[in-house]
Amino acid sequence: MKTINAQLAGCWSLSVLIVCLLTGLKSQAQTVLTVTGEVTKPLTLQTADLTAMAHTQVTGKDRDGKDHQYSGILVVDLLKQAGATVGGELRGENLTKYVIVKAIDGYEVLFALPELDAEFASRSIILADSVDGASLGPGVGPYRIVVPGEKKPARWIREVKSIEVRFAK
Ligand SMILES: Nc1nc2c(c(=O)[nH]1)N[C@H]1C(S)=C(S)[C@@H](COP(=O)(O)O)O[C@H]1N2
Ligand SMILES: [Mo]
Repeated sequence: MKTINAQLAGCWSLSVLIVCLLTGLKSQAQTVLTVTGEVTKPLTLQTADLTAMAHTQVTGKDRDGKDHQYSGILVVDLLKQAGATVGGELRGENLTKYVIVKAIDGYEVLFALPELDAEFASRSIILADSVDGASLGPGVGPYRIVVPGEKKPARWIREVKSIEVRFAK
């Protein structure tokens, strides 16, 4: 009887330990996006950080040829938060900087820094997290770049995982 009780107690504490470890791992905040490179404050962002940022709506044409309403964070806001040279600082040699966006499948696209800057560009390039009010589905989201007005959606990179600022020289 004693040994059974001891075994039960052992089992119980082992289960408690496993459950604790699993919930601990689950609640540990996951990095969903990084902003690095030529920035003064590299960012390691979690879902909640991105949800809390200001959202902008843009209209974009999907493969179906129809207009869809995308909502997301202006890429320039992420760059600003990371301390990249945007706005008034975007002059001189900073005009030779570019931004590489990488996805989970290894796909990468490039934007020149002025393409993203509000003082240069007339269109708003966003890191979208929803389309027509719904989250982006698997294989597309949780984050996708949307470039309004571009004839081909090749830079609408899906499953974005990082944004990196680099110097071209
Ligand atoms: N991560 C990732 N994003 C990607 C691609 C890719 O291969 N991987 N292909 C691009 C290309 S070439 C096009 S044309 C569009 C297609 O978007 P759709 O799948 O929503 O039609 O996604 C772009 N985004
Ligand atoms: Mo494409």
